[in-house]
Amino acid sequence: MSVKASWDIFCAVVDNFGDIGVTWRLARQLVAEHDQRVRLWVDDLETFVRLCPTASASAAQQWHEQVEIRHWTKDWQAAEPADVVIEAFACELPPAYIAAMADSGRRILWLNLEYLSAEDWVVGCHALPSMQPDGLHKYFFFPGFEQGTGGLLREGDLLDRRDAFRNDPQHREALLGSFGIELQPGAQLISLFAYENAAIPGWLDVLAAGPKTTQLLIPEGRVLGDVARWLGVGELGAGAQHQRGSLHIAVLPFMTQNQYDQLLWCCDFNAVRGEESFIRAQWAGRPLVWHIYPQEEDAHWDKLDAFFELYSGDLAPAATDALRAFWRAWNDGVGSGEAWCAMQQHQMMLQLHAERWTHKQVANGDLAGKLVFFYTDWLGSVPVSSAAAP
Ligand code: TRH
Repeated sequence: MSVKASWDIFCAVVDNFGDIGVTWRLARQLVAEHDQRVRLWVDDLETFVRLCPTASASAAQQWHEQVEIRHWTKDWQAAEPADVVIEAFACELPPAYIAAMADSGRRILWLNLEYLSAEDWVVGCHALPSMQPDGLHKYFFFPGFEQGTGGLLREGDLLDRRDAFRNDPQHREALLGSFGIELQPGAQLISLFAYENAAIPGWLDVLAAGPKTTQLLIPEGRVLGDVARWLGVGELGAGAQHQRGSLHIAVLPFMTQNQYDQLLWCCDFNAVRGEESFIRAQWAGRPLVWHIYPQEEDAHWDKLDAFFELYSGDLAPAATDALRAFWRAWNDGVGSGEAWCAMQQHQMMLQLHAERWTHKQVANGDLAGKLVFFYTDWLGSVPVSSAAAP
């Protein structure tokens, strides 16, 4: 049984939407499914507003979906620390807040929620303590794809909602219709969310020349420049629609996380990026390609390979090779058109595999549930004498 606790989640927005995307989703789930009290400290409210359009970009304090949102500014104002404190992605907590945790005399669990990786060292590092000089209890918490990790964020009713959405074609029509998009008969639907990507022109060439009608749905973002250059138009914004051969391109506005989930559910194939959209596409249970966030010294290739090994573990060798070739082409920009065409021969198998993978991940539990369990377990196991003394 879980206890009702207060949580402070700290989020420093480094770049893009991944940091706030993960913490906002986690905060909502802790409240809605685990009855926890959550404050989310965000240093960049403008980015938050993109995900939560009803929010204010200037309020010091506001509530959305029963999560208290606090603007985390440089001039830190004293705040009573929560029972569980999460620093997301190794962001640095205000020193005065750490001092207040140590001085509180309460049992406070401090967690560093790490970036997602499928590398094999993750299982060994998940839930390890990090010694603190002031008697505080801090642990590393790693999301992941295997049993011994913290799992992935997934709402309890997500797959039921997904299936209900898919079982009634009117939902798909309504969603796309709300963006002014009409479904082309017999078309395959593909969503595209990526960084600037040299693989785009070669891929669009084969889609335009292909035997099948394709509808490519692109939420506004960094990849639009590549698409605009390929189309030979100056700029692309939400509402733009173009056709080249068999390819229909539509630009959508940046939407809420729930709408974006629905977009992924609509599509036969999803191109995703970063960390959060990558996970959401896995819950969609459809074949995908991952544009991984590029890191210094090409460290991202190890992460990409590690995930691919895990993902393709029980996939037939020919389909594995074809999928690997496309993922590599997508991330190094070379040969995307040929690799896409070769992969089409394995479409059915990749579809079945994507569904199997979703079920396998569901069996691993979910990140919010594992965090709550970790806290409850820790509360029961930490001797009072070793908790931070007043
Ligand atoms: O925005 P990202 O590129 O974020 C990245 C990664 O998280 C990366 O690991 C991190 O190091 C870097 O930021 C700093 O991609 P990601 O992770 O997929 O986050 C996008 C979020 O935006 C996700 O929560 C889904 C959401 N989203 C919407 O809500 N609406 C939309 O229209 C789209 C396209 C995405």
